[in-house]
Amino acid sequence: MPELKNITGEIAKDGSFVRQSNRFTTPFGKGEGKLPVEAGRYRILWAPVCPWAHRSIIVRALLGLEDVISVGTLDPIRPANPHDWAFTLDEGEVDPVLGYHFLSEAYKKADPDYKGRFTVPAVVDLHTGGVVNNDYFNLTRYWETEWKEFHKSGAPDLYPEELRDEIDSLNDILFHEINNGVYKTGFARSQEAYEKNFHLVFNRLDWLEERLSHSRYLFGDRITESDVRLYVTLARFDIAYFNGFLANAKMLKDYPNLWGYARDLYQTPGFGDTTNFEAIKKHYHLCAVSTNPEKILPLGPDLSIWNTPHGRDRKYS
Ligand SMILES: N[C@@H](CCC(=O)N[C@@H](CS)C(=O)NCC(=O)O)C(=O)O
Repeated sequence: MPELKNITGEIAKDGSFVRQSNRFTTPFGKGEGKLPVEAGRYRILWAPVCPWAHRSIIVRALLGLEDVISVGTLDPIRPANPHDWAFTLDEGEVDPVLGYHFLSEAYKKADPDYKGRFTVPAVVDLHTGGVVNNDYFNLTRYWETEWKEFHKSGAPDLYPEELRDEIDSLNDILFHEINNGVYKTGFARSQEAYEKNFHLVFNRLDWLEERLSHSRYLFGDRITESDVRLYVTLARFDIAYFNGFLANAKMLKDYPNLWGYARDLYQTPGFGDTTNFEAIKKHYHLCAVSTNPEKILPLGPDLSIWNTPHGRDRKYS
């Protein structure tokens, strides 16, 4: 996530946080002007703390693309230069494929004049060593639609044709009111902007709570792209956003349906096994929030409850 000192250019006059746009947005696909789809050609750089990166890693796992697109992992604690991310390695080591210490090296390789924040996820073309795509909003959709020929057999269709319009509409809502809603709450620089976004988040959680009383997942009994997008924010809610972003009307575990739903997904391969709570906790509390000058790492909340029975595999009417 961005750190407060890095986002001064992204605060509007009324104190609202307005996220920078992505610099590398060339789509994957066939034909001119697209990034060719080729096994072994790309490496996705992610930090397990980051919800935007986490969703592309979950989809990669659900579709069985692990041997097709490799992964480089960045550390939860940002290096001394606050604009960078360092690879999770022992001292003196470099990323074994790219030979880099820092994420910025991949951005600078692609554009020596790059002026934005160095963000994850970032997809690097191994032919050049430079970032070719950091379009977190669309990356999962490329994995789902353009990389189909490499999906494992029996991979779920996370973006089925007949639901695409509905999924797109829900994803927009989830982006503005949930995924980015918590950031707009936490990064608000005025009471008014904070309160507006706080209500946006909790009104939408109430709506989702109701929706999930009728079906196991957001679109019936199948997991879709929208579930991945909602999950990444729910997984960080009680451990990071409740305290760190003052999104504290309720905790996730106070919503019976949302909490059961989140545990159901967590216990599904691809979700829980890519969720690193310790990294999330460290990053948000030690790097991201400005309210913890002594850098105290909280002991709670109890994470073992994520493995308790969820009861979501029942009949819905
Ligand atoms: N690329 C997007 C979203 C991705 C994003 O914000 N990633 C965060 C991690 S959750 C990041 O890498 N932040 C680094 C920074 O702000 O310096 C953006 O520019 O806002």
